[in-house]
Amino acid sequence: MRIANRHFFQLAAPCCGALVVAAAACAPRAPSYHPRVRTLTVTTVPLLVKEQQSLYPFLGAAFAKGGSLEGKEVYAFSPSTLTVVEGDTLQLTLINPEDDVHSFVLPDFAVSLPGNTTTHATYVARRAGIFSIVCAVQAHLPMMSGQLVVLPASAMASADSGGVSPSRRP
Ligand SMILES: [Cu+2]
Repeated sequence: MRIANRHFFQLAAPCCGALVVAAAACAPRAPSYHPRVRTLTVTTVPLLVKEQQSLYPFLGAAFAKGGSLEGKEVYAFSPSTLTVVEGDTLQLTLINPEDDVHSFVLPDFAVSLPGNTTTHATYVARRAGIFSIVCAVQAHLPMMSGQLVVLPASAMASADSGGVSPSRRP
């Protein structure tokens, strides 16, 4: 009996190893996300600025010494939240339609936006997370801000695999 068992294991062990290798080769591979180029346009928009004082009389008190907006003006990025996926390349068109200077600043990226200009810039979202976008002009902080939401590629893999990209169409 012992001899029979020993022979069984001697015969079975190489086969099990082969089975493990075969199973690994046949297992479905986890779908992977293919980074994309995302074209995004962001415009700087005045919300409560000095030029509007005749339109909004309350701004006179707000901008005055001791007022709630003393030394400040309220602008926004439109849209203020950008959502991409880890590894994506952002092709940004940044439009500043009025005469004040702005900037578009991420933790590792900064672009100056002179008045009445359209600026093109490219940014690669290398890691997942939620990152602040700000205009670095002190008079526009902290109001002129936004967020870059970079989703982890692993979270998008299955969603991406179900889509049909133009290049995959027959
Ligand atoms: Cu600004």
